[in-house]
Amino acid sequence: ILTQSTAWSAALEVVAAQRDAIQTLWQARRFSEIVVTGCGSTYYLSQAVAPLLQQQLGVRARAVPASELLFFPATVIASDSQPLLLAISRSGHTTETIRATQAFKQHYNGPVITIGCYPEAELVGLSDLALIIDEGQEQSVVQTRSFSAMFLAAQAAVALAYEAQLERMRTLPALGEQLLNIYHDLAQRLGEDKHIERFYFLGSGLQYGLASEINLKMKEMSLSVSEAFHFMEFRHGPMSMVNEHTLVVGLLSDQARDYELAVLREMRALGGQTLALSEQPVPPTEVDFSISFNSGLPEASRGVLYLPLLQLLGYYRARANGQTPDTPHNLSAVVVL
Ligand code: F1P
Repeated sequence: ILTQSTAWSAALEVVAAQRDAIQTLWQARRFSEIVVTGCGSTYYLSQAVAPLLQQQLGVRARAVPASELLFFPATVIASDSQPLLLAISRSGHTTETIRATQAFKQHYNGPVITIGCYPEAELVGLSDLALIIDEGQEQSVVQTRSFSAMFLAAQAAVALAYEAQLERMRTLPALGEQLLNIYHDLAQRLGEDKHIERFYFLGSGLQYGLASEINLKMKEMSLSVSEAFHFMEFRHGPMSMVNEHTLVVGLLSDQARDYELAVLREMRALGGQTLALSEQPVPPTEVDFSISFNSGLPEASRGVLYLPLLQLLGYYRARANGQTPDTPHNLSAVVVL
């Protein structure tokens, strides 16, 4: 978690090195929709990338677990569609993702892009374009460094549709390190606070997939009661779970920031503790704790900054529980069918 900024620099290099191929793909537009797929963490990565693709490229994009694409393709892709598949897998060996990609090629014959961390993986051989970040490899079963590196590669590839932004993203590795220096203690303190028994991660728009991934970190590393919701959805039922043993973490957006802050105020009034992460500082009167990025980058390029400190939150909760966060209960690095 602490060294992931080196993987971020590598991810930006990988994308810059394939700039021409990526730009040609976007410009030629030989697809009418994009399907983004993966399993577990890389499914949540798909959920974070699909809205970004749709918003920035103006093409329909949807995230589905690889198993849904494999077993129920007609529920995912319309018969008259010309789809592009973005298949994401850290290992490149997960059976569902490989078989879904093989079936996609056979039935739809569309282009396939892969994002992963292992160049020799089977999935790479199935793709027309592969963004492989070796530096994202990690010993841990739980994806942290790999996740943020693959996510950043996806963001940078999308930014190539807007040439100038990729260069601006080169400030992100240093910014990530700075944030870890400033807020590491806060993440540790909250992670170790046994007064907190439930965690809720709220994010909307570009942030929902990230909230879901951070929720998975908390669950798989520390086996805590933890859930992710679209921000405003939290008020439609789930907030009944909020009490003085709850931490509500908000990954604030730009567009709906005022509404999202109002949700956090409401949860605080119900007794929960609140933590906000956002680009602009949040006044201390609004929430219990806040983390601000001050990156100067547009929302579509800075999402990776939400990740390291919230990964640390799960890490410290696991350690406080006496668990080993690298090798969670019942999990293995590659799941086979
Ligand atoms: C995805 C996966 C996740 C799981 C764990 C290990 O693998 O199996 O489902 O939560 O983090 O990785 P991959 O296809 O991205 O290699």
